Amino acid sequence: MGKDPGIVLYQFAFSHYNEKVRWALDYKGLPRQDRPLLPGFHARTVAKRSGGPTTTPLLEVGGRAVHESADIIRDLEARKPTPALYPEEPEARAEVDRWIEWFDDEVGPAVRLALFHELLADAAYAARIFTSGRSGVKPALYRRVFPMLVPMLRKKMSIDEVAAGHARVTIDDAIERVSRAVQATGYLVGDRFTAADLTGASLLFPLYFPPEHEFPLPTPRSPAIEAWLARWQNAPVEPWVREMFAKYR
Ligand SMILES: N[C@@H](CCC(=O)N[C@@H](CS)C(=O)NCC(=O)O)C(=O)O
Repeated sequence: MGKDPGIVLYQFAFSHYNEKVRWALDYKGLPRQDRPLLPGFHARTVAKRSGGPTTTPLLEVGGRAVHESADIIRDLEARKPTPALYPEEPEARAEVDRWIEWFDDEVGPAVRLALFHELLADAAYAARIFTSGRSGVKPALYRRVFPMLVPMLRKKMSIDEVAAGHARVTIDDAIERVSRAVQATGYLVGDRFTAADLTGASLLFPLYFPPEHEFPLPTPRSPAIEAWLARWQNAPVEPWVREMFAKYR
């Protein structure tokens, strides 16, 4: 029998849902082995392990695959209860789950769609982002073929100016709602850091790219990404996202 590889994370370097799980693992001091995947060429690898779905992150531990970032975090919490990401009281736990569901189902997809709309305007830059932290023949080839994948990606993800406009409205709403909710204590639920804060800050990180994020934006930045960053600068949620990363990431 081979050596137990421990916790293995199949992931995209750049994705905010993946950042969420990396953060939870690091926060709990759980070492991981990364299996970085390239968007567009990931589906077979993920589906084989998940039993169907192709989304990342996917975690493998003890021969078992755990899919969906929220389920992965619950699994990690059970595996290593401290430091805790969930409060003890059932009502507070339910409140954490309500925030997570909203972030995962509405905010995360809106941030991705609006950002991709800008990113795909410069395919060469997008390909550099998607191959962040990787060197070698495969990423180099990927950068060559990526521009040809752009129309397929736009179609698969239904990305166009109208959809991006709707997504920006959802982001504006999220900014408003989160900044109001954290006003009293600095946290979304109660007065301490929970999985709700970790999820919210992760899914909003692409508005700010805080320095604690593992994969900084490649430089020089594309004009579209500069405009994207300028758009969210000084929005009322910025100090909270940056603080969560600075204190807990
Ligand atoms: N609800 C899922 C969403 C994950 C997700 O949308 N992942 C995207 C990257 S941001 C992905 O892997 N997409 C590839 C695909 O759908 O095949 C979760 O929380 O894990």
